[in-house]
Amino acid sequence: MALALALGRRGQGRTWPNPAVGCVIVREGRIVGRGWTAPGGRPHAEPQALAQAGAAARGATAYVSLEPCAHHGQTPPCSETLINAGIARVVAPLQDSDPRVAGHGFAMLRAAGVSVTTGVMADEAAHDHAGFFLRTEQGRPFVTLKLASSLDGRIATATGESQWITGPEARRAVHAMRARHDAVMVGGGTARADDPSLTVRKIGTTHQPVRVVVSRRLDLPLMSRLAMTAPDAPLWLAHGTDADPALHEAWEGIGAKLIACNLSGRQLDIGSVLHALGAEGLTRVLCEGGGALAASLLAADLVDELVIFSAGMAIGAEGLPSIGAMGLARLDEAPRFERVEVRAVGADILHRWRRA
Ligand code: AOF
Ligand code: ZN
Repeated sequence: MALALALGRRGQGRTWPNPAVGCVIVREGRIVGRGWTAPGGRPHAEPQALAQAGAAARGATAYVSLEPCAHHGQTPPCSETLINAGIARVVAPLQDSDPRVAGHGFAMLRAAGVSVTTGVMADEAAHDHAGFFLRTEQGRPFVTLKLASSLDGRIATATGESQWITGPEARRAVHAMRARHDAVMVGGGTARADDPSLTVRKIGTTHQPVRVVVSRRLDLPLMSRLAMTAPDAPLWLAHGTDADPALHEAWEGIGAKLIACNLSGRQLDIGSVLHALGAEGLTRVLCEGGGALAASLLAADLVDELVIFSAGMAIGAEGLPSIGAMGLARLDEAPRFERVEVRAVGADILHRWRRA
């Protein structure tokens, strides 16, 4: 199952709106087939592993990182394909959350006499598929918030100097994180200040996640790396219903996809933005700042995982904070996180936290 989960994770960032599933077929203690959900979400993991196994699938055990599907989509149900291949036993951690599948896959297998074991490595699977579960159950994607800052949580000096706080190893790790998410998201302020391209580079992959910029007024520079790279990687702009139609048209002309979202007071409602991204199919979003967007996600309790890179450098209180004002009055209103990892990355420290 650990191998099936690891194979499944290879698809993360490129199978949305489908889950990234892995499958390992074992016959008499030997692995005879491996598969994972293909880019774009199809073919599913199981038929690929079965194709490798061929006749060896007869009487074998299939370890699948999610309940095999039961519905007729563009492909036949994986449960049926497993049955037809003669699989004797299926081991899976969890039920699928898609109502077309939930429980029906296991029932179909059992009805055909296949032995089914569930619950194996369920916590790990729940985390790997958290984005898919959140989207199908709550309509929003999983949100990872990444911050790279000085020891005192600053991302720039008062004059706006921000390159480079963390080292090349940390920056490379960020590119690998981008590749495992469906989309990378920043606020309009960061897009204006840093002129980022938000593409995946330096790690030898051609796959590019969607780039999302959250900008109520669409007041973003048209002469920018984001605009110039529009042909290379999808660019989506989440904007307020009151944005200037001329700007809307200009960005559409560049090839961006425009997504209108509700306002909450004078700001874009961040919950509405995430639900709009979920409706477009995104299951895993990596937010890379800036401070205002980070603060609104945290204040709305919409950060599922925090990944912080801390550099051995102090900038001081005049510097730009990685997390902007959250409007908290009391400590017990502060969102809390549980530490899941601490690791040295080059000269910096990575710490990872999950919602408590
Ligand atoms: C599996 N194995 O590898 C994946 C599954 O649109 P379709 O027809 O491709 O079906 C998508 C649904 O299939 C998706 O919502 C989820 O329930 C399941 N994904 N199932 O057996 C896989 N990716
Ligand atoms: Zn399937």
